Amino acid sequence: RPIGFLDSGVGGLTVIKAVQQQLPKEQVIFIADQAHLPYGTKTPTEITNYVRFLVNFLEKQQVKLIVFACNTATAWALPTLQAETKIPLIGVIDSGVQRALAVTQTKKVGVIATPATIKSDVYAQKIAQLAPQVQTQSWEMPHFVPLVEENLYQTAQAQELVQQDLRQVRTSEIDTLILGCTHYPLLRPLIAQTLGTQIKLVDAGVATVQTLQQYLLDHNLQNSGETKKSDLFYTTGEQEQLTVIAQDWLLDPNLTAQKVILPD
Ligand code: DGN
Repeated sequence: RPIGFLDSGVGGLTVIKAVQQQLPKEQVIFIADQAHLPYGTKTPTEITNYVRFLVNFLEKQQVKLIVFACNTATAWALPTLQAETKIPLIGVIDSGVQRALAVTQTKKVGVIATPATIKSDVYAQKIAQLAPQVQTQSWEMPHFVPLVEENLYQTAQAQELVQQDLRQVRTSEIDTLILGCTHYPLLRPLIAQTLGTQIKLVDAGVATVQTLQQYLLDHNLQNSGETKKSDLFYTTGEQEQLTVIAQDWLLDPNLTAQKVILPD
């Protein structure tokens, strides 16, 4: 059976890229809720309702589990939907936290994420629970998701905005920065260029793929024998919006996203 992935938009592709590399036998079914993008400025109730639709859609595709490839959805909707859903739901925040704690040497960790994720304070709270001696600083990056979604993430405009918005991060004392939004790895070259080598970047989505690998193994859910079926890509927005970036990011010129019609 396939593995389901969901996000508000193209950010989920950064997690799927790691799945295609590390778990090449697993079939992926991805749904991006681009009709409701961005989640980062929505209320917890709105986010939970949008994500419930995505979970139901993926359950109908007979997925064996669902990865919330979205920090905002993980922060606000995961526990509620876990209580409502029979198949396992895996978020991205725990893995990002664990990886950051393994990487930091100065015990000063930073998080950049959407306004909604920062407001939830989930990263800082989880870090404080697991490692009370570690200090966390958090910053909202409201411009990053639109830059990526509008396919401007490789432009001079993106470079300028990233430099501007990361000024406080650059002059802070952190040695480790969690990319707490799955869209941000598309901006990673610009983020790394701005911050230099002193600050290590942790990709919460990629860290989650290792957790997923272990989970499949522990629960005997991995696809070992049968040949893999093609990955499927759906969006609640316009087909082109997902197709263009997905072809580019996943290096698959034949990939075509399909539109899902939302109920009234
Ligand atoms: N990619 C999502 C995340 O990881 O939080 C959020 C994108 C958004 O809708 N703002």
